[in-house]
Amino acid sequence: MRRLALVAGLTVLLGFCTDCRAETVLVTPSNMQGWVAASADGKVTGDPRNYPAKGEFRESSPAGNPLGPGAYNMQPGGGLDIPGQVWLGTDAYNGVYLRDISRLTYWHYTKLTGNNPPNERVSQPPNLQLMVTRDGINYRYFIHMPWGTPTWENGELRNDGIGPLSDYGVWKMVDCMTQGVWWDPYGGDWGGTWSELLQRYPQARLQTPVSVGNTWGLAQTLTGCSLNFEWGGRKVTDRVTGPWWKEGYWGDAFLDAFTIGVNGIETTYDFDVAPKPQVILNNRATRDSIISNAKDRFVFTVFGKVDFNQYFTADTFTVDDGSGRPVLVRAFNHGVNPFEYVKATGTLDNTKEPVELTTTADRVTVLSGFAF
Ligand SMILES: [Ca+2]
Repeated sequence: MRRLALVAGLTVLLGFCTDCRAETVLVTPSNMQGWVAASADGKVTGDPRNYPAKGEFRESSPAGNPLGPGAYNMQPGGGLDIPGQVWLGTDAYNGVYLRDISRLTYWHYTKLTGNNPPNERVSQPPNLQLMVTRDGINYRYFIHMPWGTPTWENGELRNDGIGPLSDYGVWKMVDCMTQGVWWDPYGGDWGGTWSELLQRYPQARLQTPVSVGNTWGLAQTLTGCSLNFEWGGRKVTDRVTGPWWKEGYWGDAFLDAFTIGVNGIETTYDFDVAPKPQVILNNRATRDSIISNAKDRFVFTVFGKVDFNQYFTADTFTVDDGSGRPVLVRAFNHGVNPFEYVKATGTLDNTKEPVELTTTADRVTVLSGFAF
């Protein structure tokens, strides 16, 4: 393991420290940390009923959430010619140039069903949208579409695809800077990758919209913020996205673990109803039946030596505290080496074998007091 030890040594030498360049902020209904939730009910012209759109913080979410168990749930509901919408946004990055953004990732769990008929799957997960300006006068609005196969006709974007089946019913990370396309609906229906967006708009910076609302074509967002997650069509159809109402119609999705990096300083937002108490477990105890009841209300810390086995990848490893009942830790880009002693805090899924703990790299700590 000489090479791995050398890598660890270099990491110390160069001063990399995930903890000091990254922060996780808990966002709850009683402490929104600047986030704004908004929704607009759907309607059907000629029908007096409202089709309620619901956005709410939930105590728990399906297993596999890196910042579970709580998350933000989005259900745009129905309303055919005026689709419902659910929004969650922040203005904390107002003024930040897009070129200074170094990371834009989030996790979602989008259920398979939704849409119309109900067994037709929704075509996009909750997506990230940015209100920007170059000069404070003219605005652009960029909508990220993680799914579908984009094509271009005369420089105009076409993307009316739907997500791959494997992306539904499971927590998936979206990297908005490397995946999917950004749609620029007010720039001639142009679309492109993040790097193409930067080339086209090198001076673009996030900017608080002119007003609060959801009128298509105006510099408006329903939260009044420049950075938003939104689900549900803002218009019924569009020649770029096709029948836009299908994106979130009767959809049900969870959103969590949004990370934004600005010049390498990363902040991750953890959505929940309240802080969760933390319970330290030895590996054997992760298999106790009481965990089945407790796993939605606590976060758990496991510890031990990182195994060098078939589970060791960039995003997973097993940790063994000597009990012989290793726990599989899932943490995207965890950065730890085999044989290091670590502790990891996250959510536990005791229906898997080995038991799985899902978390983020920030919450995996090398215990430096231990030698290997
Ligand atoms: Ca959460």
